Amino acid sequence: MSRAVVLFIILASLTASVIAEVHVISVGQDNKNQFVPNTVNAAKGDVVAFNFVGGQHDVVQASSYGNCSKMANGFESGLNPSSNWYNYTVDKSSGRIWFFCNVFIHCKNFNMTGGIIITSNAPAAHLDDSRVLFKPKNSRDEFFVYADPDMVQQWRKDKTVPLVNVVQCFEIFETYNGGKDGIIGHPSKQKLENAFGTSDNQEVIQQIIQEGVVHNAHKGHERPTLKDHKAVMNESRGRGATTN
Ligand SMILES: [Cu+2]
Repeated sequence: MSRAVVLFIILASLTASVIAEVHVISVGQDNKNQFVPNTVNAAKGDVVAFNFVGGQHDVVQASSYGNCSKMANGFESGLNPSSNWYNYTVDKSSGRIWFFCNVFIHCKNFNMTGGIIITSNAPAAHLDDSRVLFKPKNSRDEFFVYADPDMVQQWRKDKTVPLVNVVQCFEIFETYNGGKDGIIGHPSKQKLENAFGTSDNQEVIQQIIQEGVVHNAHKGHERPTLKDHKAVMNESRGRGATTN
């Protein structure tokens, strides 16, 4: 092989390894019947790596969320793969993939289920601009997630509603300059730590959905009732939410 060809192959493989991401989900963490995290964002070509860390489990593609039934021709890891890993490569460019543990009653009784939200590599295009906004007290920062307003209300009443059905993507956004200039970006880990006490995406998203103000792109801001507002204040332990 000529040097140019070798170089090309190396570059091509490097490029591929840069683009594809690996998302690790631990199966049976803390000896519980659970996937941690139970939802990930992944793009086509990314690998979702299931790491079997404890107990007796498998991972099987589900036909839809929460019904604990196999999808025809879906993926299946087998019981505790001997390497302790099962890798699933995302082969679609949109939609969602559901999975569950098919061992004993882990799915039915322990809700041992999860999902992959397939995102594009390009900056997320949000067809619906509905958001949940969260403004920490005494701060100019404002954070938000894109979410389905109706699902937000459902999730607040029933935390078993999967987050993947609530948010459009597992991304946290920040508006700069109080949102006046319309510039948005992703907050740094440090900023999240300061505002939420954690930089764990899933925990931050839950706080935003729980305590934030829903902006429905179709109906405008919600007007929280006094009761809702009190609940927000209690749960946020003193942090206020904007109510405009
Ligand atoms: Cu299991």
